[in-house]
Amino acid sequence: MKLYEAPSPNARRVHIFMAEKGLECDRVAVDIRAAENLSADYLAKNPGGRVPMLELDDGTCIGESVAICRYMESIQSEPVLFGATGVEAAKVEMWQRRAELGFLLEVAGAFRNITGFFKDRETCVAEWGQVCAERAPKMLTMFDEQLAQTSYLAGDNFSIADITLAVALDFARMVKVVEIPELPNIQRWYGEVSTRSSFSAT
Ligand SMILES: N[C@@H](CCC(=O)N[C@@H](CS)C(=O)NCC(=O)O)C(=O)O
Repeated sequence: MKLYEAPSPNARRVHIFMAEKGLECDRVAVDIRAAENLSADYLAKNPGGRVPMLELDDGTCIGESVAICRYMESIQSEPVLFGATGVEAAKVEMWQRRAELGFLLEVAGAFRNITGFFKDRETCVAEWGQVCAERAPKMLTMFDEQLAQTSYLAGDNFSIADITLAVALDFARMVKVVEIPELPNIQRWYGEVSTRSSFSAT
């Protein structure tokens, strides 16, 4: 299998997930600055037009980071990162979606609209970026309150939800368009998850 990727938070989510599982695959670099992800060849494989994308040996193409991670979980079940029971899986899904939709996408919206990074392919509205930048940190209070009660975002076990939130925080700190408040429980949790060996996977 081949992972089409670029240096980006979403590819990093897959790298960390695969490292947790001890999985490796071939890599294909996609130059997203040069819009290779919007070429006819790439879009034929992945009409979503984004990275990462996983191409299986039989030609099946899987876009969307979390869908790729679900496939990885199906070929290597341990360690379980999507929840071991029905209730755990539901909690992982809930927190993963909150981390992704409520925080990662807001940070990405702030970054894309404020900096105009992809202005060659989309309309950037700085005011909208500012709205995203103001909304993103508000979500962190909810995560901090959850982490006051649980070791990891979805409960007692490390999961894809932790990967999404930690990667989004790193991305937010790197691009500097969102102010990240220091919250004690997030700080404790981040110190633990970010020192896992999987987090140095590239
Ligand atoms: N929901 C998608 C988002 C993927 C995404 O937004 N990828 C960005 C890099 S992090 C990208 O391909 N950007 C290129 C572009 O927008 O043209 C996922 O989870 O994989």
